[in-house]
Amino acid sequence: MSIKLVFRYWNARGRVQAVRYMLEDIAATNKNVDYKEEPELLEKALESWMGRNKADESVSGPFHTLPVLHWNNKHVFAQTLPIGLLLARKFNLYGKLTASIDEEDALHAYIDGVVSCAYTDVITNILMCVWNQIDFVDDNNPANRAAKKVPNDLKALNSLLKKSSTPFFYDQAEPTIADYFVFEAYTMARDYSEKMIPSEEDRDALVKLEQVMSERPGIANYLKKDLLYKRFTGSPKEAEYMEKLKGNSK
Ligand SMILES: N[C@@H](CCC(=O)N[C@@H](CS)C(=O)NCC(=O)O)C(=O)O
Repeated sequence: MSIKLVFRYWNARGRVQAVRYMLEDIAATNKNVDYKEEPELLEKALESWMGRNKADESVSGPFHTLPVLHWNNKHVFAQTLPIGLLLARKFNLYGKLTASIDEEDALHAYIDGVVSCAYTDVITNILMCVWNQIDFVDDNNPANRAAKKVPNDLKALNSLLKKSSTPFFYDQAEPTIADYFVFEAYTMARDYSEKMIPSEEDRDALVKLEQVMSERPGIANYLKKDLLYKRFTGSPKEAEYMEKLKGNSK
């Protein structure tokens, strides 16, 4: 049975890039999936989103926010994590039982833990840091505390990944949703600022994960076509802030 998927989010990396990577790979490896993205343009937010789409639940779903995933013109699923988890359940991105994790609920809970850490503790914190324009200098700025938390969480993810006998979490031969989220959490932190990532000896497994994930069919094609948005957030001050950060690090 064919499945038609339309994903809607801002034309920025934002909170959803891991889900975008999952969708790209799903479309590349499942012939019955017809997937496209319909971005909501930040440049036209006032007229398109605020003026029309936000109020229309057939577009913006029950919460009137983005992202949403339109499924077969029948369902409008909302919220980043539930969309990712639904895709993982439907398209076998929850891994296989192993000698050490031999119960499905346990495997899901382990994988969900990694996803939650990557999304809630790393990705969401990075977005807050960009919106708050933290300077990485002033220790009295409360937002700088979030900036210190991100490398620690990435270090914990690195040491967990190192325990795996494969490049993916929990001895999996193929990537699970956890690997997509950590791939994005690590590369997003790195692309934002060197100060957001752990030191070299504490990121070796993440570097390896990046290499392997970048070669996934859908992701390789996406990156080759240069589709990754440079912009992290919808903040109108982001470009100026990123320039200033570059100056601070010289
Ligand atoms: N908890 C939701 C948050 C969704 C959310 O806040 N989306 C923002 C963009 S990142 C949005 O839609 N803002 C526009 C609006 O609220 O009108 C998730 O994880 O997806």
